[in-house]
Formats: sequence, C-alpha cells, structure tokens
Amino acid sequence: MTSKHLSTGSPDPPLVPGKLRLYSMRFCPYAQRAQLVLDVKKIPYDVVWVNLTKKPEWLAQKNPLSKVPVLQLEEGSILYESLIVSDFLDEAFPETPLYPSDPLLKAKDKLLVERFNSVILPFFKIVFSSTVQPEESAAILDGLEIFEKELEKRGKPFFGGNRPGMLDLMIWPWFERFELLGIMSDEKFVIPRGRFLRLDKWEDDMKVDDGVRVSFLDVDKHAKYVQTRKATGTPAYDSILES
Ligand SMILES: N[C@@H](CCC(=O)N[C@@H](CS)C(=O)NCC(=O)O)C(=O)O
Repeated sequence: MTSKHLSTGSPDPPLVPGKLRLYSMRFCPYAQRAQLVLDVKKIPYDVVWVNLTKKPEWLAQKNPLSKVPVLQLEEGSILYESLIVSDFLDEAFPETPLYPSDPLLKAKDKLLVERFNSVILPFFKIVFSSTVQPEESAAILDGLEIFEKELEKRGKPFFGGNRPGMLDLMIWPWFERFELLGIMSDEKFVIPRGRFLRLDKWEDDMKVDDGVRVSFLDVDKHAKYVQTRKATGTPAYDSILES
C-alpha cells in the first residue's frame, strides 16, 4: 500500500499473474468502494495508484471518463464506475456474497445506495467550499436519519446483517471522512456523536472489520489531502501517506 501515485509519463505496470488490477487514488471514496469489496471478499489484487492532477496517458484509454476506480481483469478486460465494479466483483466471486439472496431485498439495498447520493453531494460541497448552506447541512442530517432508522429496522449490527454487506461498503468511505465537515468548515457544521446512536455503533464496528481496516486512513490524512488540493490544486498524495 506504499507505492507512489503514477503521473504523466509513467508506464502502465504489467499485470500480475493471478491478480486483478485496481487503478485507484488513495483518497478517492469511490475507488475505496471497489477496494473494500476486494478486501472484504479477500480477492487477490494489486493496486496501481494514479495521480489525478497529472494523469498518466493510459488512464483515458482504460476509462473514457479518465476517472478511478478502474478494474482490469487478468485477460485484459476493463470495467469502471465504482458501483458497476463492485457488483461485478460480487457476482464474479460468489464466495462471501455481499447482497441478500432475495432479489427484492437486494433491490432495496441498491435503492439505499442510490439514496446516499443525497448525503454525498452536500458533503463534497461543504468540504471543498468550506462554507455551509443550511440546505446542505439539513440534507446530510436528513439523509443520515434514513440510515439510522433503517439500521434500527434491520436490528443487526450491519446493514448486511452480522457482517458488512454491499450497502455497508458503498456508504462507508464517506463515514470515514465525515469529520472533514467540521475540520474544513471551521466547526460550523459537525455531525454530533450521539445524534445517530445506531450509526455511531455501526461506525465503531466497521472500523475494526478486517477488510475495512485495509483501506482505512485517519481523518488527519484525509484533511491534508483536501487542504493541499484546495491550496495548490496539486494534492500531496505521496508525502501525506509517508508522513
Ligand atoms: N461515478 C464515479 C465517480 C468516480 C470519481 O469521481 N473519481 C474521481 C476521484 S474521487 C476521479 O477519478 N476524478 C478524476 C477526474 O474527474 O478527472 C464512480 O462511482 O466510480
């Protein structure tokens, strides 16, 4: 997990036999989704970290949107978009399934992943503008309330039951980063611990899951990424990780 983020001019490292290849950026919550699925399902993979401000030329050939995550299979096929990659991995590697087997319950989990976008968008607005509009903070709290109630309804530690499932993994990267709201807004908006009791407990349980721990970064590192990206336009990807 220590290799550097490759930038313009860097060759694309050869694929490793027996492993899937994930192209990622260490601070990207979408790419983290795919990594979480790989880690929780214990699928053999290697990661190539990509500098997204000075992109290697080959990124656009792999993904026309030039974004991470990108997944490359051993025989060369390529997929991108975090939800597509995550669902593909779950189906292609059926051991440790991440969705309920009932198609209706599976569809409902997907609806909740979709619904979480109402939290993600205001989250990014607050973190990258450092201002807080009342409708943004309200959207985050309203969104979290839905997930708090859902966890209560399911009556299990995780949305997936007794272990993290796809819904847990698809929303987790933003929970790992929620403290950024306070840090970047000068404490104008924080999600108070204690307001969502079940989600607080869920968060504690997620943090100690073996699969989730692999990609976990503490919030100071996430904050340095956002701060260097905002201040200079060039995040200090590698030096943050080495510090
Ligand atoms: N909808 C995409 C979003 C991926 C995304 O926005 N990735 C960002 C990094 S967090 C990216 O690669 N940005 C590069 C760019 O926009 O040029 C997904 O779910 O995979």
